Amino acid sequence: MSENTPPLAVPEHSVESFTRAFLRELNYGRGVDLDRASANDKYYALSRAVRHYLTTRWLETLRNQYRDQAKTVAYLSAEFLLGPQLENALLAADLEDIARESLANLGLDIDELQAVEEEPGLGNGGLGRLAACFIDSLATMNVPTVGYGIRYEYGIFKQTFVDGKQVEKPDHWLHLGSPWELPHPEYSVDVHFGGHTEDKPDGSDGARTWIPSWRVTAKPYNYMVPGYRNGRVNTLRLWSARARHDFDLREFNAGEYTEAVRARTFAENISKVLYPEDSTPQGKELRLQQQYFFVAASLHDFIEHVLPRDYDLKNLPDRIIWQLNDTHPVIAVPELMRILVDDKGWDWADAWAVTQKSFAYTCHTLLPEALEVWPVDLMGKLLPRHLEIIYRINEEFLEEVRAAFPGDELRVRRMSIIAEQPGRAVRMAHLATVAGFKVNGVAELHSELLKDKVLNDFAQMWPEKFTNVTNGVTPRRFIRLANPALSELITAAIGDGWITDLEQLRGLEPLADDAEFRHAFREVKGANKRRLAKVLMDRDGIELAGDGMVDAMVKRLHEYKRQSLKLLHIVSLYEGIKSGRIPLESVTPRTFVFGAKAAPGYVRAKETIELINAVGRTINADASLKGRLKVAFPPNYNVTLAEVLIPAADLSEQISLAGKEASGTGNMKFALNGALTIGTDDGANVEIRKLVGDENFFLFGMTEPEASSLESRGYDPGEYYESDPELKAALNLIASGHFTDGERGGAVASIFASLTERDRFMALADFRSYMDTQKKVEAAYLDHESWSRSAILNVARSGYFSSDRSIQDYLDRIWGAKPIDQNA
Ligand code: F58
Repeated sequence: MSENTPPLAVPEHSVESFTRAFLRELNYGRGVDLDRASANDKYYALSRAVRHYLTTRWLETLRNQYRDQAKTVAYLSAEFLLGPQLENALLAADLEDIARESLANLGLDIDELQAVEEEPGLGNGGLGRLAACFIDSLATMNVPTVGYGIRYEYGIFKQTFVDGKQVEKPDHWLHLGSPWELPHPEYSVDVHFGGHTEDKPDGSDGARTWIPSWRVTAKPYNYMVPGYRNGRVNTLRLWSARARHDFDLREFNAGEYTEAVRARTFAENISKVLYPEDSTPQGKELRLQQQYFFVAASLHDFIEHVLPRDYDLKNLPDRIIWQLNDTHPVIAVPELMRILVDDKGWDWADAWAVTQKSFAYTCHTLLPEALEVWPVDLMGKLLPRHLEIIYRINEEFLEEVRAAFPGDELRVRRMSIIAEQPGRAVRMAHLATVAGFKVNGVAELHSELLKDKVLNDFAQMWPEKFTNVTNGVTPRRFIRLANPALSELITAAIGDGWITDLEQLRGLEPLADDAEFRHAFREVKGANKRRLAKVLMDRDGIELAGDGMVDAMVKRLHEYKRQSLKLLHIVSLYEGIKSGRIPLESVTPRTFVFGAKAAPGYVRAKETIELINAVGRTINADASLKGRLKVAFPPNYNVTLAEVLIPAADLSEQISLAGKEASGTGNMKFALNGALTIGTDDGANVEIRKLVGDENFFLFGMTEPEASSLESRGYDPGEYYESDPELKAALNLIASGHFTDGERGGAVASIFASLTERDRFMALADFRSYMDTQKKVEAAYLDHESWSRSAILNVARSGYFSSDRSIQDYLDRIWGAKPIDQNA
């Protein structure tokens, strides 16, 4: 610490001190007194007061980071699905009780104030949430880190249902401001686009001059990323696009006022909205703008603002690792090359050597259509210099391929960074794989399939480049915050070390055989179900099926995830009851809970939502089924709702076609909260089952090799439809318009056809096995004691799925960065 900046003292951890901070923020920060303060004023003041306690640590962390120049992880991600910030800050700063009491003394209810917060929904799903879990773990594990991303003004859309159909509403999460961000306009960075390139007289090997045609300013907003009670606060830096302050002078002087304003809007559109895609990138120009925008600003920020002025960039790989969260930030590769070759005057070979040691790439998919490609025309128009650099990288890379596999021109074509068909385009996953020194998948099976299929040619060439890091989730948010009742039970049994060392949950194993503990565990589950019931009633007027089983399928709506298979199970059960095949009394009371957003342009996904809602309406309105079956589909599933839903679940549905779900992370959250999984042998399900044991997991369906082989033999859904009377009856009931007031067209016809004619995800092939396994679930659930035993074992054996473990694996296998001793 520098001698002339004395440390700011952390405010005292006492109710009095907290109250002072709160009132000061209310009076001076918001300019109101308590009597006249709005709920938002109070939420703001509360958040700012909590921030006081973390700020000193934040400054210390930054100061140490600058002093030590330790190797830093820069996590580049177009998405950070953070979830509510206040509760996490209270937890990290150990202020939950103090703040509650302080506010209660003032006649305020902290829960009501927390409910004011609009969660920053700056992500689509698993990938964005994983980034949020990772930065939490990095801070908790004392790893110098900076997260870089985009401060979208509108996050993932708000989902509403109108007549059962999804209608999207903009998510203007910042409309009341956010107490969690700090703008730093003085560190703004100009980002350039368009134009052309020119020869650079006397330039070094490969250097050219880029003459861009327009630019935009990237303004950083800093967010605190507090570690769990360890005195470390890392930074998440999100960029917001601003028109340059001097952009409009000429046009304004010429009287072109509206034109000037239009130009301003154009520039600022870049960070306006998160693309609500699930897994098929649309290749839109604005998206490429977003990608380059945040990546260029982040590289510049690190090189010019974080590194000391005289830093020798030859040593860059000792100082930083740029982790590419999927291909979205891969344009960073040619950007670093451009900086080194064009701006710094390095030789191409030197620049490439440093670049190749600076990046590592995480792939999150197996679907070929999810791999980003950018038409060269588009890239050439927006980033002409980057396209040239990519061409040269490709040229040299293809020479290497030819040298390694002489005469194999087919292979050269397959591996090229530039696709020729259907149009010339840059394959971003190939660029990432060529440039990255490591490539990882996100679960064991996924990493194997990457090597064997998606990136097989690359794995043959560079086997050592490929590795696995199985995903994880943060136990702070998804157990400690989301499930306080379970947290208390665990802590009473084994102490609270599990919060930062989740393998300690193993200590619960013997308690699975303790009747008293099982009873207490059931009480916790019951309380969590009542909490869920209340939230769903207050939020959406939805009722649960008594205290029956809570069976949850929550994730983005996608055909490969097979929500329609779940729907077939429900319809089949209903059809069985109605036709007398299944005696009502034999049916285990259960609520089928769905949570799922469909990408706005994904018609089939939206039709599936419509059909689920139609079936739900019919079942929920049927008096004879009351207390037996319910379908609950609360709209707008998000992190806030996940935190209430997951702790209440008994059964977790993870039913993707084997070989399609890269990992899943919801599956881990459910297991850790004591739900049993019914799942296919896919993604991280495989590892969950291995750890919790076959007898505590309901496996069904084809394996990946079986699915592949069926696919190549030719899958004929008609065979299954014709040969399974229950399946046929369920599908026919849907087709008859029974759930849709006699309507047989629209969503009904479309989903029926998609399942029975050509379904890439072969839902009908797994139907029988799924149904039979659901029967086993019902039988198992009847035996409360043995079910609880299994549920406890799921908790006890899932410690591996902490994101702390994932981060340790990244450190060991990829980053070579080390946690630092904060107090050294
Ligand atoms: C998800 N991908 C995987 N993509 O589907 C899931 O299996 C995995 O557990 C998770 O990543 C974390 O590794 C995912 O969420 C997206 O949301 C992208 C957003 C941008 C457009 C393309 C899809």
